[in-house]
Order: sequence, then structure tokens, then C-alpha cells
Amino acid sequence: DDKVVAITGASSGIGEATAVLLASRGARLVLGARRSDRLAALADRISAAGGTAVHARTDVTRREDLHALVALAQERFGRLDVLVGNAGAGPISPLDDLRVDEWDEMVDVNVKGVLHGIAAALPVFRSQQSGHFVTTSSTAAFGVVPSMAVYAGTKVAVRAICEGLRQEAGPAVRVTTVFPGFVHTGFAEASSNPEVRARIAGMRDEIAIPPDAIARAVAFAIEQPAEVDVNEIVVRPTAQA
Ligand code: NJP
Repeated sequence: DDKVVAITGASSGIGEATAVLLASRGARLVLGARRSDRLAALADRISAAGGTAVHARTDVTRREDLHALVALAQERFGRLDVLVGNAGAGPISPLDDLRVDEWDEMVDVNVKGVLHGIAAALPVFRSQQSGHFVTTSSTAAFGVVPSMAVYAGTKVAVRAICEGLRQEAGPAVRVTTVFPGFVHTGFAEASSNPEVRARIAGMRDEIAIPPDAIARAVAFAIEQPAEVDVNEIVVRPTAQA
């Protein structure tokens, strides 16, 4: 359908795949991320395929950038139907590495970035009396493993925030949280610890599923009738323990 869908972290991986799939199904896209060159190329690709996409440089750690992204949707399309809060950072490492800068980054992007999106879109959804939050958590939210303490903590927080949002949202606002397992994106390269990076990259090459698998799950949730709220979707590679 022709829903207006804003996506954060649309410049690569899961966000990019979701934008391409939803555009091919008729959604009008509002693309946000920091790498504007990639957003521009993606918007061109969507347009060339007959779709509609606009974009804005968006750093989700900046509350004003989320407000601007939502405002862009309203200016260009008169409304916002779905906010896909997908931007995420995963520079994972053992706590002993004391990469406190990366701990900050994960909290700022994964938790505060999601909150900034909720703050920007919730008033719009209230005034429209309709809207849908789709947020990317992680299977790391279901169980922490070494080197992933902070990352998993942020994704547990995302799950709690989205469940709280669901309970408070009322019948007009839908809330979906997506929990991907290992997905083949650039995410694995983010670790500053060479051993962790090599281990994750190896696992990724062995078992990861393509980002399109997550995009299809997002499309499934969005395309349900208004009274159907798909709350949590877990998508893992079959080979993931
Ligand atoms: O990774 P990647 P994914 N402001 O690196 C953006 C979760 N996940 O697609 O700003 C705005 O290709 C960045 O854009 P840019 C994961 O936690 C993944 O795998 O231009 N955007 C890029 O578009 C995350 O929530 C796996 O650098 C910011 C995007 O985020 C989501 O999936 C497993 C930003 C990251 O794209 C998408 O990640 C899992 C900022 N400050 C959960 N910082 C997996 N891949 O295995 C980053 O369980 N971005």
C-alpha cells in the first residue's frame, strides 16, 4: 500500500533492504541515516524502480534530527504512518577492554536514538489517531554472551521500552519489535577488538541470513489490517544456536 514509512539506519544493511522492499510494495519512503551519499543513491535507486523516496541526514543521537525526519514526512506526504527505528551500533568488546566511548555510543544510538524517535513520532500518531512503531532490537536481548554485555543491555532496554509503549499506546497505535539473529551486514566489522571481530565475521560468513529476511518480517507486520498488532517477531538463521 502507499503508507508513508520513515526508516532510521536506512543507509545500509537491514534498513536499506527494508526501504527497497517496502518501496517495491508501494510505500512512500523517508530515509534517515548519517551517510547522506548512500541515502541519495538509495533514493535514486527507488525512484528509478518507480517508487517514491526522500531522505535527510539523520543522526539518531540528536533529538532534533528525529523531529526533522518526522517533519519531512509531514511536509512531503502530509502524514507519517510508520517509523522504523532501525539505526543501531554494535562495537562489541569484552568489558576489560574498557572501551567506554563505545559503551556510550551503543547507549546513545540504540537506546536514546529509539527514544528520540518515539518522542518525535508519538504526538503525530496521536493527532492522526493512527501510527505504527517498528523497532529493531536483537536476539541478544534474550541472552547475553561474553563481549556483548553492553550491546545486549541496550537491546533488552529497547524491548522493555517498546513493550511499555505498546501497553500505553492504545488501539490507534501499533508497536512491533523485531529481533534479528545473525544477519549478513557490515555490523560484524564494528568491533574494535580484533579477536572478537574475527570471530563474529567468521560466524557471519558461516550462518548469517540476508537482510531481506528481516525486511520481509517488517513488511508482514506493517501490512496487517489496522486491528492486528504484530508485537514481536524473532527471525534467526536456522543454523544459529
Ligand atoms: O547493520 P548496518 P544492520 N544515527 O551497520 C545506522 C540490528 N541487528 O543493518 O548513520 C543514524 O548495515 C547506520 O547508518 P549511518 C542492529 O543492532 C543486527 O545489521 O549512515 N544512523 C546504518 O544505516 C541495528 O539496530 C544484527 O552510518 C545510525 C545502520 O545504523 C539494526 O539491526 C543482529 C547511527 C546500521 O546498519 C540494523 O543493523 C541483530 C546514528 N548515530 C540486530 N549509527 C546483525 N546484522 O547480525 C548507526 O540481532 N546508524
